Amino acid sequence: MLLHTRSWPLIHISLLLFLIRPLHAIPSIIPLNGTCHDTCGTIPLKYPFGSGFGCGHPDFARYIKCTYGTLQFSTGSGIYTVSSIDYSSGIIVISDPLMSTCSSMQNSGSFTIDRTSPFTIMPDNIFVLVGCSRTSPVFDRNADFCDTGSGLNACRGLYSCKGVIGIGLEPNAPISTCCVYDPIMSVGSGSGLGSGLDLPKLQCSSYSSIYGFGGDEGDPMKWQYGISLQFNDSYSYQSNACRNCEDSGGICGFSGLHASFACNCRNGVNSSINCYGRGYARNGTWKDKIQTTLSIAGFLLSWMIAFS
Ligand SMILES: *[C@@H]1O[C@H](CO)[C@@H](O)[C@H](O)[C@H]1NC(C)=O
Ligand SMILES: *[C@@H]1O[C@H](CO)[C@@H](O)[C@H](O)[C@H]1NC(C)=O
Ligand SMILES: *[C@@H]1O[C@H](CO)[C@@H](O)[C@H](O)[C@H]1NC(C)=O
Ligand SMILES: CC(=O)N[C@H]1CO[C@H](CO)[C@@H](O)[C@@H]1O
Repeated sequence: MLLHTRSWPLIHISLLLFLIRPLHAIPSIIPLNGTCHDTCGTIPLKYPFGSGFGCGHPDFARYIKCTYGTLQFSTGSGIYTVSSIDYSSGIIVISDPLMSTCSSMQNSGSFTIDRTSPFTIMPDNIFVLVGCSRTSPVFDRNADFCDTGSGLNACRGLYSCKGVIGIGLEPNAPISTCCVYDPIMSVGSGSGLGSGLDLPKLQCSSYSSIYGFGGDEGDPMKWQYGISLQFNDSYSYQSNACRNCEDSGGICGFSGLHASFACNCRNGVNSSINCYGRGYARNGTWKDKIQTTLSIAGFLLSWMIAFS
């Protein structure tokens, strides 16, 4: 070897880059578990929803994921549980584990939705801010941020719950620290985060969202707590490619760096067209071969670096 010793660090760096690049690219090309599922727990999954990376539509896969039988919805403000999906009306209901309900009140985190996501907050949710500071911007006298009409019944209802002890109030305390609030129109939205509630900015301890009264507006124990979101239904119109994939028993997904269409067949093998003639023939062995080849290549490269 006639290489000057001072050029060795450069060679190390290029070898390292060579090593890191392909390894880093693997997860985006081959999902860890090649199989897409058509249910998550008890929730049926239909396009554009998918059970994980590489399944469903890529714009939905950024937000929706099935983890140990629980369908999760992630935004910049946290991870929420999807409790139902209504495909015909294009509505999902999510629940925030830190949100207050009649039976349990606690300090909540903020709730925001990215402006670019295919999900928007339904206008018929009733957002109730509880345990707000008297100096909160929602009580600005010159702006009517809080519903002071029939909406106040939601405040009265929640403040009658035993759960208010959880945020340091007595049951049936005065509702002057409560505000029924529109997260789409008011302060705390438009903060660059997208729409939602920025609780520190609003100076409130907790919030509750009611998406239905369960047939009894007078009994806050029966109210339906959760946030209903509309999803952009233009994603539901499948391309011919997706329909062809589903007809062959596959699940529509995506693969590759450009998230191009992929049809995921029952045994984890994917195809760019459909599962006819593939679904049961090649059961995943090619993937194992690729992984073995990559591990060997990785091993050889680390060996070269170690001994160079
Ligand atoms: C991977 O797929 C198998 C079935 O093929 C399933 O039982 C398992 O839960 C999946 N794991 C993950 C992390 O999705
Ligand atoms: C729905 O998504 C499509 C792209 O898939 C986009 O062009 C359209 O603007 C979206 N509609 C809404 C209301 O966000
Ligand atoms: C793969 O397919 C063969 C039949 O073609 C079958 O006997 C075998 O059990 C399958 N293996 C797996 C892991 O599904
Ligand atoms: C996720 C995955 O396995 N993607 C592969 C699907 O199949 C095409 C070829 O049909 C491959 O290029 C992808 O890498």
